[in-house]
Amino acid sequence: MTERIVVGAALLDDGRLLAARRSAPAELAGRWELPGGKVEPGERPEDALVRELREELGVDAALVERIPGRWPLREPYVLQVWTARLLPGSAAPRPLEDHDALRWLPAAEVWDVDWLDQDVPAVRAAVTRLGAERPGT
Ligand code: 523
Repeated sequence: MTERIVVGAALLDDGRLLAARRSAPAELAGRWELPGGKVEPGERPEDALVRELREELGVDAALVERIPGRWPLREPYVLQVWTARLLPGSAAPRPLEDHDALRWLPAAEVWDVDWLDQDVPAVRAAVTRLGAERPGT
């Protein structure tokens, strides 16, 4: 089957990482993830991720860098992750779709939430970038 890419964002702000708690489907509900979703046919993954962040969280975001790696989900999906930041003037994230809670986690609290297993390697990589997302620091 043709591989389909799912994109996720490690949204970083002020030394914190955004975690989103899934409200569906039942087998994933209650677990925490890097927000994102499926890339549509013909869509660039980067564009898909900015679109998903707007739809799911109501934010205007810019991608910063790709976190190296590709993590298999259930067939035919494969997860790819970028770090991202909020653009100046963006609204604060709100759980508009797919999520029922959001948390901004400083490094010391990143492992306080029950991340989806497949997100853990990307979260680990994102933690090493916390604090490096601010221009001029
Ligand atoms: N994951 C996942 N981790 C992660 C994301 C964004 C998604 O494991 N950080 C999985 C969960 C789903 C699949 O990837 O099994 C698709 O993600 P989903 O449901 O967020 O994609 P959408 O929002 O594009 O889904 P539709 O409801 O189909 O539009």
